[in-house]
Amino acid sequence: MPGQAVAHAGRTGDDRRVSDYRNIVILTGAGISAESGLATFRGADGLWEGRRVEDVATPGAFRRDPALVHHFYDARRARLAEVEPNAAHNALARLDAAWSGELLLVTQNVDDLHERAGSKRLLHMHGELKRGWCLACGERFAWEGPMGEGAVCPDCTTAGQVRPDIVWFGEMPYEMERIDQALSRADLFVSIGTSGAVYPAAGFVQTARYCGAHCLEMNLEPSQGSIFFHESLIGPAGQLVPAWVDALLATPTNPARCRDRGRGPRPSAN
Ligand code: BJW
Repeated sequence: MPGQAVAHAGRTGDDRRVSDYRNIVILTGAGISAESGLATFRGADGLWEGRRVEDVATPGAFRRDPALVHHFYDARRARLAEVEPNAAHNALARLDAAWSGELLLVTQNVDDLHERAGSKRLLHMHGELKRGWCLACGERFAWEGPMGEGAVCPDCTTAGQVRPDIVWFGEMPYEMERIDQALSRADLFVSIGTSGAVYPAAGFVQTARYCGAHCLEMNLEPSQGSIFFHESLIGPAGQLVPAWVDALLATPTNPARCRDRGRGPRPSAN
């Protein structure tokens, strides 16, 4: 497998074999889309042109300057038409199609590259660029093209109250209950292309590990939560992820070996 593998020896306490895995949770962040040409948040070429995302991706910033925030998201929505899924997105879609056990792909990304690659068991915990949310009637809906300040709600027809359906700081991410359930059942937790700077996603590794999952990260550099992973593979997702998926799918799965780790009833493996 390409890249530099770092196993945190002495901290693993995990003798599981690959064939033991049945339930997988994968978390992705901006790094997985970097090789498609989308900027990450905290890199040198980070989003928001010199501003910290923490200062501008907030409901307060939107109230203060909606034109600026709409301009930013309209530009990013338009950019989606210029980029394609890369080898890492494609590999995860291949895994989704082939994996007979449970699998949940949780992305923090608001782009649509995972679904365009073909991933089905996918949720967007921080929302989606191609969705809008009407603050007048509360409806959420698909959105194509620019939104701007004067956007009209397709449901209640109110103008000027539609915002991007994006989870900003201080707002509750989507589907936390479903994510928590999947983490509590996971045998394998894999984090790809995320700095581990933003909660609650940054805490998923601790939840998964506490519940008994083997935890692997793949990132260009060790993430902020690197110490919590059993293994870190350092390198570009476009190389690491396809190689990891190939290796996983080449191993015969043996659900009977999945250990019941005392987390309540699990479906019989037989
Ligand atoms: C590659 C690569 C390649 C590059 N291959 N890798 C104090 C302490 C703890 C928490 C808080 C606190 N104060 C406030 C909070 C909570 C706050 C928070 O976490 N703040 C932090 C700044 C500290 N969180 C929230 O407010 C969240 N809501 C919340 O907590 O609600 C309450 C709650 C309570 C209990 C349970 C549940 C909830 C909401 C967070 C919303 C985040 N929104 C954003 C903007 C979305 C819109 C948009 O896209 O514009 O989401 S912020 C931004 O960061 C975006 C991302 O999804 C998110 C994570 O970033 P990500 O994906 O990790 O990107 P980067 O750039 O940071 O990292 C990329 C990585 O890839 C790097 O490591 C590179 O090296 C790597 N890489 N190329 C592999 N080719």
